[in-house]
Amino acid sequence: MLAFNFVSSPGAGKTSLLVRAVSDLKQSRPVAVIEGDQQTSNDAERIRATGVPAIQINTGKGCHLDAAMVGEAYGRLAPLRGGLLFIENVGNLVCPAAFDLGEACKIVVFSTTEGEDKPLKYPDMFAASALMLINKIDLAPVLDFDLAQTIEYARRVNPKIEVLTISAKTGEGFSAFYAWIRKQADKMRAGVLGAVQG
Ligand SMILES: Nc1nc2c(ncn2[C@@H]2O[C@H](COP(=O)(O)OP(=O)(O)OP(=O)(O)O)[C@@H](O)[C@H]2O)c(=O)[nH]1
Ligand SMILES: [Mg+2]
Ligand SMILES: [Zn+2]
Repeated sequence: MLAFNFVSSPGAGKTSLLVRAVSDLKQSRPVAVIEGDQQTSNDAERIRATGVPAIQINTGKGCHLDAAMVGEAYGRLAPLRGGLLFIENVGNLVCPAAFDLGEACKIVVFSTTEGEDKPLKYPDMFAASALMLINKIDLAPVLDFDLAQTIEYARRVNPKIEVLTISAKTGEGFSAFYAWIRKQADKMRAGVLGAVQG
């Protein structure tokens, strides 16, 4: 099983992009989602509406997921052998960077409305992530969003971070994102990335 940990500030579009991604990816392999929020089951309900299983974790006063919470939630899912597990962390650009949930890698979702300087202000999250998905690219023209500046800042804190631009609203960039996921699955099979035994 290949697991990804999606991290971002609140509202960057993690659930929106997961709704689109699981709807497409469930055709070809088993997929499940673990959702983390302080309160509500809204995000798990949005995923379940696609027909994909989702477990909601509520952290209450807590501001991140930890491996024990994910282990407990994973135990409530049907076996996912050969499949994909998407973990949506609590919307928080700070401390989820410090917690390993057993994922192959972290994916930081950064949206065009947040301001180009966020990778410099919250460097740990960008340093901890293998991929930066720049979401809400459909809004870039009305925001005077500077894509090159954002990427330059992100690579200043993590020279190896990969970058893709997407729009969860229009679907732009998702085929490149799926190709990136396939590449990670190939790496896992080749033993370069850690697989979680399911
Ligand atoms: N224009 C536009 N809006 C988007 C896009 N992706 C998400 N949104 C909107 O952004 C808002 C937040 O989206 P969510 O998917 O709930 O964000 P999230 O990161 O899951 O939020 P939390 O779980 O609360 O941290 C919603 O109003 C979405 O409709 C996008 O690509 N383009
Ligand atoms: Mg969400
Ligand atoms: Zn925290």
